[in-house]
Amino acid sequence: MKSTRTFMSTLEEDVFSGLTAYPKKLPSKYIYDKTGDELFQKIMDMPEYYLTRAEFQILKKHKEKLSKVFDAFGGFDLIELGAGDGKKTKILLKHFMEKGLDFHYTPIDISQNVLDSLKASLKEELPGLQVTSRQGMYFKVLQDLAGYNKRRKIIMVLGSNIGNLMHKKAIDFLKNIRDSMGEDDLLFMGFDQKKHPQVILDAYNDNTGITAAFNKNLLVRINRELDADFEPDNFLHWETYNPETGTAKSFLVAKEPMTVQLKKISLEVHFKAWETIHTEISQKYDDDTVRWLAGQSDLVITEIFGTDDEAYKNYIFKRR
Ligand code: AVI
Repeated sequence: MKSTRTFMSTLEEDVFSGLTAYPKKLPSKYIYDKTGDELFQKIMDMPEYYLTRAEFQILKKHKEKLSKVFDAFGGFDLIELGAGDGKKTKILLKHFMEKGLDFHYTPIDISQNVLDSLKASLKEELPGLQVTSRQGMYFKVLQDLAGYNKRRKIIMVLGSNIGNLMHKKAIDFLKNIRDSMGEDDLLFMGFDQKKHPQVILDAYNDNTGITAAFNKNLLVRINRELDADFEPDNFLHWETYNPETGTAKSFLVAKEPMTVQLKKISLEVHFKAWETIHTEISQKYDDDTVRWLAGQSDLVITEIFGTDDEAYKNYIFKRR
């Protein structure tokens, strides 16, 4: 519904439009407050969530090859979008330092908290590393970086973060990155792959309920920030995976009819029993789909690094 209201924040606006839409939806980016960040850390340690371990293996196995590709012109700037805790990146940083490569690391994240703890841990674990962190939205920071062309840029996006965007938005994201790249710059990105559907469902629907708590954190946050009265226990966390499209979708499903008040945005929302809120997509890929996304964004794939079982792959792209 197009609203004539004025909102104080994009959270207010997005929640209003998502909960007055049919079917109802909420953007997954709002899961990540302090609790959401902590729950995601726990997800990454779960045995079912294979993505983090898979990418860790790839970086460990191919760090030497990656150092040669990245450093082909002698010296580079490594710019990481959505750096998080840097656990995986440190494998590369450590290796590049041991080899005495001339490089500078620029982690970018929306959360200043995340960047502060990353910087502190890098200072302790990798003293001597040249780091300049940048806080902000990727698009804005990338725009600023577009003008910077002193030496080769390697833009890195790990964790299959792109999978949380529908294809159209993923292409916008890739185009934005592409526009900030010079002719010799590279993009290094992780893409989770299509696989046995049960493996994917298990990764997003663990027995311990961590992923359910992560998904329901949207409601907890809305209760706190928009003075709302959602009862998170009245919703089921529900995961689906469509093996044809490769799209995993998370929902919150109302277990009974209810009415929720969101006082801060003067909104009353009615739920019928079994009505859904779509909260997240986690897209799974194959080489053809990644090639198509690259083509749509004026990029080409130059190298592919996969796990032995091909469950996860990292791709290198350059400008077409
Ligand atoms: C951050 N992102 C890539 C995760 C994913 O796999 O889609 C978020 C997540 N959602 C549930 N589990 C993990």
